[in-house]
Amino acid sequence: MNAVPQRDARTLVSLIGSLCVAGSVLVTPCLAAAYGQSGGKPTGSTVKVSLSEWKVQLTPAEVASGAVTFEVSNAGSIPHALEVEGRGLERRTAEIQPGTTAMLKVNLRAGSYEAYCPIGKGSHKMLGMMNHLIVGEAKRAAATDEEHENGEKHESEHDAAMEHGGHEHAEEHGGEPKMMKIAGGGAVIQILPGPFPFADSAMAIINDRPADQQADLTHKAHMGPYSNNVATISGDIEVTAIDRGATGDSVSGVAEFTAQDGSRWKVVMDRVQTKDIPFNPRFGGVIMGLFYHGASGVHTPLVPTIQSSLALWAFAHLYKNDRLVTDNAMVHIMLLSRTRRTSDWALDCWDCSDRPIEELQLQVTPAPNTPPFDAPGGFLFVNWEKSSGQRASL
Ligand SMILES: [Cu+2]
Repeated sequence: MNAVPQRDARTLVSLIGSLCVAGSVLVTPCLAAAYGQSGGKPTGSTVKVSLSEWKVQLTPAEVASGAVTFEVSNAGSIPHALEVEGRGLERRTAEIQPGTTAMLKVNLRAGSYEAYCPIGKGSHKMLGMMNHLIVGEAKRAAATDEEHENGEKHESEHDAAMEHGGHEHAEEHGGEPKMMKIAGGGAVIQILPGPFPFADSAMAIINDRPADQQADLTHKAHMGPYSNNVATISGDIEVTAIDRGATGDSVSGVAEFTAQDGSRWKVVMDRVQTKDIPFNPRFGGVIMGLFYHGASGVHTPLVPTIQSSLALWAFAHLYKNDRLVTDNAMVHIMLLSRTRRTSDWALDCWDCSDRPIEELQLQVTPAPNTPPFDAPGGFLFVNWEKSSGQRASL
């Protein structure tokens, strides 16, 4: 643009300007027009957007209607993007690499818009990467919306649900509390130490992680607990989980199984874990309807990419042969899309997110700075391969 003589540039700008339809995304040519028409300065409002794990910060969060330029920076450690959605409009940036920026220019009518990260089939959004942008006279516009555009709104919500594989909306996570009861069924297998079969795929994700995590993940890629080294055992599990949003979740349940070496283990879950650590989000301990692991960038990549109907992080009293081992064993449970084949229970897919949700995984690990369990690899990892979950009312 700078190299183009001034008169030619103006001609070009007005030509492009006539191609920019109101309400459409102003991609590069339209952006040039907007800049050109106001003598080199951007018209409308500017919102600075900072994306990170797992939030979207908007500065400011309220602007006037008209042209809005989003200056988006990825301040996180993994790729993100920004999508702006509301009042029939849905526009997004391309994927933004950590430490880089992108720009999105849209024309917004008065109303309330969602500004969220669309990466990971809705998982980043559910994990908290969602905020609201208020444009112009938001309250009056919102009321008008409901009166006149009810049909249109319903349709777009339906489309969004289909597009994201029918997962729960993030808004719902902070709304009504939800309860789910899950029960283990089918073959029971214990997963023993061994290498993760999709280590090469996982390594691409591991290499994007901070250095302190890389060593731990690389070790686990070789030693498990995410291996094809499995033993058929016997046992039962029943858990009730309540998701109230960011805080106040609860878990109660018991798992009992006889391990491959004949020892009898009992896991009594009575408290959720609530402390978030990077890439291992817990959201108060219980989350329903999440696409994560594997290539999603969320949680460990040493589990294939999956869809879960329930994921929880809890503390448990752990007993071995009726003797208390610890009151603070760390438990992670998922009712998830099948990851293993039914012949030899080997891991069957790097992206298992489209498989039926019927595998229940129980992982029990020692709390930090406590000794490993007296079990192969120092951990307990048991799957019930044909399990079920039922949503219940509180
Ligand atoms: Cu994201």
